Amino acid sequence: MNALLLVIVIVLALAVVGVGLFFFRRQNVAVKTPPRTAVAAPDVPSGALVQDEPEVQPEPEVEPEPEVEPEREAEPEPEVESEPEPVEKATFRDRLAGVLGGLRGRSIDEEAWEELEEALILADVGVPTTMAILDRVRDRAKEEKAKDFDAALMLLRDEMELALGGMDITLTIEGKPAIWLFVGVNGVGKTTTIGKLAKRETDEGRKVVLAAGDTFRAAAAEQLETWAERSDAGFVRGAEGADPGSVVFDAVEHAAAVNADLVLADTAGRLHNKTNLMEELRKVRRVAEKAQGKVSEVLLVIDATTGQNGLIQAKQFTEAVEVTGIVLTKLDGSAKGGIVLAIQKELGIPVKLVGLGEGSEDLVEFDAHEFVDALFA
Ligand SMILES: Nc1nc2c(ncn2[C@@H]2O[C@H](COP(=O)(O)OP(=O)(O)O)[C@@H](O)[C@H]2O)c(=O)[nH]1
Ligand SMILES: [Mg+2]
Repeated sequence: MNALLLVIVIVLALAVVGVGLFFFRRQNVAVKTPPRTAVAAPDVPSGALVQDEPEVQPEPEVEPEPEVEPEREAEPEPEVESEPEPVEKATFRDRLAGVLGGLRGRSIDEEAWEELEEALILADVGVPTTMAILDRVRDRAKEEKAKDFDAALMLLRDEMELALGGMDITLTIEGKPAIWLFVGVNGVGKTTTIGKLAKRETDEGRKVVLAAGDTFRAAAAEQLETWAERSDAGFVRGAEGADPGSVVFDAVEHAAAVNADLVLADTAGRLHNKTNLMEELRKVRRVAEKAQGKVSEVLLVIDATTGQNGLIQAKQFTEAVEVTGIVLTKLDGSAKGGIVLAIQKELGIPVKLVGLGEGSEDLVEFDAHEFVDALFA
């Protein structure tokens, strides 16, 4: 019996020690676990032990990880915001055809001079301007003892820059609001130019109002309205067929009321009735200034691809209204860049802006050096 009792006692004692050891180990593990909990917790299969683990509840603390993730997800956002970056400002070098670049490396002889003359005329420099400028270049080539044709071409570059460079291309903002009136025949790019300028001027912090003075077609006003929305500019239109003068007048009054700096006024390049377009433009100009503003620029828009025809239009417009500057559009890809020389020399009016494409960044100030450089590229 004694032996039996002894065995029972030993077995019980062993059981107690075993259970004690088991719980002691378990607790140690539980205390150590926290750092590893996030990883280890799912591996613990026993339901009973999970009760001990409330202490382990630092688990939620480990959640910062998921919190980090949303941040990572958010990262692409700034990238999305900076997306407009790819829209780069157009440059002459990128967009112009280098129509005079092929004449390099020639010896200086009569044939080379003739080819150069032809190239200038093809580039729309115009006969009188080509003759005048080549006379100067040939004289200088003789005086300066030009060794080869490349040296003569350098002189031509110089003469071209001289002919183009001296003019003031500033766009004046005078009056509150200042009014810039855009004139030119249909399809040359008046509305598009106004849209590009609206973007440029609002980006520079000016408050701009667009006046839909082309009342010939309703679509013309809608086209302008789209540009106004893109640049956050104000917009004033009239009904189709409304008097353009009164639309511009209303726009100027509105601009004054909202303290805007600048009104960009569109006009039609043709008319319904027999009213003379030039007479109409004179009237728009007069009426615009009856409101509280000043017409500080009248910009004649010319399509470079129309070549010498553009020059004829320009003469008609400048006889009717006092043009303060030319906007030459569609020079992108055109081999007719020479028209700039013809316009400035024959009309004496500065080319202030150049259109190099249809997008809002495709309007640049005229820069004689960059322009000539691109022609020789
Ligand atoms: N490639 C090119 N197209 C232009 C340029 N300026 C305007 N255009 C396009 O010429 C067309 C007529 O322009 P629009 O502004 O409506 O002429 P508007 O009748 O004088 O107002 C449109 O398709 C314009 O996108 C330019 O600088 N380059
Ligand atoms: Mg238009």
